[in-house]
Formats: sequence, C-alpha cells, structure tokens
Amino acid sequence: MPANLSPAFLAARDRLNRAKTDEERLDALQEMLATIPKHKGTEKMQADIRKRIAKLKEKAEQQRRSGKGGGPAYHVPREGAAQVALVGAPNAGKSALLVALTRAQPEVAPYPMSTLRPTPGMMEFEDVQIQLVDLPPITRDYTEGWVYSVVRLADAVALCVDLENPRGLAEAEEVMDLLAEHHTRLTPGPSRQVDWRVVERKAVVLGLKADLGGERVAAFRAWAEGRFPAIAVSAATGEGLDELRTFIFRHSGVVRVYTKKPGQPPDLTRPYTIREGATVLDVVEQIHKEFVSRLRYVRLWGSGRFDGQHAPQDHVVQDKDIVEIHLS
Ligand SMILES: Nc1nc2c(ncn2[C@@H]2O[C@H](COP(=O)(O)OP(=O)(O)OP(=O)(O)O)[C@@H](O)[C@H]2O)c(=O)[nH]1
Ligand SMILES: [Mg+2]
Repeated sequence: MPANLSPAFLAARDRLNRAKTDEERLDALQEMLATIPKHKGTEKMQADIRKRIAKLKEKAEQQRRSGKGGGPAYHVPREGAAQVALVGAPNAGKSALLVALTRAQPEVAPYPMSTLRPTPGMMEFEDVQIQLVDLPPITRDYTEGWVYSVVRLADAVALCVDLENPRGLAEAEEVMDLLAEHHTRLTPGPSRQVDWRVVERKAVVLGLKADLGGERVAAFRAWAEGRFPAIAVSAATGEGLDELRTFIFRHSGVVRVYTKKPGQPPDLTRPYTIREGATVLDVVEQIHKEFVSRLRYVRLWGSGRFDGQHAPQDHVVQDKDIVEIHLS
C-alpha cells in the first residue's frame, strides 16, 4: 500500500465502497483519480482507477445507445408518509396497479419487461398519502443493481403475484430468493437493518389480476397464510382496490397521530405520521426537538384504555391517537 494517500482520497475511496449506483461509483472514482498522489508508487493504482472509470463510462454509453435514454433514475426521493416498493416478476401487473391507485402513468403492456425505470405515484388514503414506487421486474438475468437499491431504501415492500400465471407463486418465490441474494429479506415484522449488510423489509403480498385467478386465488391465500399479510385484487375490474388502500396503509409501517391544544378540540386536519412502534416521547420529539427537554406530561386519547389520561413517555402510540403536550 503506497504511503501519503490524502484524506480526500481516502474519503473518496470510502464513498466508492459504499456506493449503491454506477453513477455514485463513477463520481467517487473520478475524485480518487484527481486526489491520488502522482508518483511511481501509485502508478498501478492509477491505472486500475482509470480502467474502472473507462468501464463504467462504456456501460453508461451502451445503456444510452440501447435506448434507455437519459440513463435510469437510480434513486426515488421519499414523499408522503411512507414509501412502498412494488416488486414482482415480469408482467405481474405492477404498473397496472400503480395506474389504478395513483395518478401516475407508467407504461402498461401485455408483454414482460415493459417497465425500465422507477415510477413513483401517490396513493391517497383518508388523510394521508403513501408513495408507491413501480419498478422493473426482478429476474435473475435482467435486473440492474439499482432496482435492489430502491427496494432496500423503501420503507416497505409489496410483493406482487400474478394470479393469471400458473407459475405466479413460483416466480414470486424466485423474486424473494433474488432479494435475499441481494441481502434484502422480506418479513411480516417491522423493517430493520439486521447487520452491516442485511436488511429486512416489512412486506405484504398482493395477488394481482384476481379476475383471471380462478382457483389460484385460494392457492395464493394458502401460500401466504402465516407468512405475510395478503390480499387479492383486480386493477381491471376494481375488485378489492378500496380494501387495498386501507391494507397498504395499515402495513406501511407508519401510524397517524393528531395533536390538540388544552381546552380545544383536536386538530384533525393534518396528522403527524410516525413509524409504527414509536413512543409518546418519539412523537413529542418529532413535533419539536426542543419540546423534549421542556416536556411535563402528555395526555392521550385513543390507544384503547386511554381517554385523556397522562400517558407514560414510553407508551407506544397507535394509529389515530390524539396527544395533548404540556410543556414547562
Ligand atoms: N385481466 C387483467 N389484466 C391485467 C390486470 N392487471 C394488469 N393486467 C394486464 O397484464 C399485463 C401486464 O401488466 P403490467 O402492469 O404492464 O405488468 P408489470 O408487472 O408492470 O410488467 P413489467 O413492467 O414488465 O414487469 C397487461 O396486459 C395488463 O393489461 C388485471 O387486474 N386484470
Ligand atoms: Mg411494469
């Protein structure tokens, strides 16, 4: 290892190691080349960096020429209360579902591999919005790495199963296997980082094209039983779509909390949204960091037994709880 590597070089190298997309990799490599000390001892390293830059540039150029135009958007900034990634095998009906639930207009096509880029859409449910992200299908041969990155960064995952397809369940299993190979496990529990590499993502399974499902609908329910919350819907007939909105919100990993001022009715116009499992204290902190040190007590309505009583700071809030914060 050559000496005299500058802090800037080391930071860029660290960025390269953590990079999730080719764009980030290229960026980090170019910075490494710019900051590497230019002497005999680093010649081999310089050559290696140049080679990697050339490779990445060539790959980007190929993608541009093959008509993927403008390069895929790698990252989908979260909007709304939670971000839920729609994942599944080719032709499962993911894009049609996004069209049915949001105002987004991804391409829907009667052939597999029609979606090439992530397409977000906002799904309204009562007074909250959940961001759904339509993605290219997950297959062993064709899925680019950034698709897995988007799944890892989402709050929750909706695994889509094609009920028209006799192989629908087998393909869904394969999608789960591929996610696992990319260190992403689906779980009915909360999303969490397991270790430095592995993440678990809270998941539901959606049986799509229920209108064409026949006896596969029952097989789908049996398959999901005891593993993931499941629902069967049809984007074509609208069957189950209203329940689906509720279902997706309930399993998105967030809850709503309303606030009220002493002596006034609660403000039900705009909920705060916070991760499932959050405590009274977490809510107070989210509303205003400074409130934590000034907190005297919180009165709570909702959560079953609470009806305006003082709630312990570690009390876990439920959807639609109302809090009244008393400060010193
Ligand atoms: N009958 C019926 N057809 C559907 C339904 N949902 C989708 N389709 C059809 O299934 C085909 C595939 O739908 P897409 O939404 O493009 O599937 P996808 O999962 O986005 O496909 P990729 O992007 O290639 O992974 C299209 O021909 C849709 O019209 C449904 O609920 N009922
Ligand atoms: Mg699609």
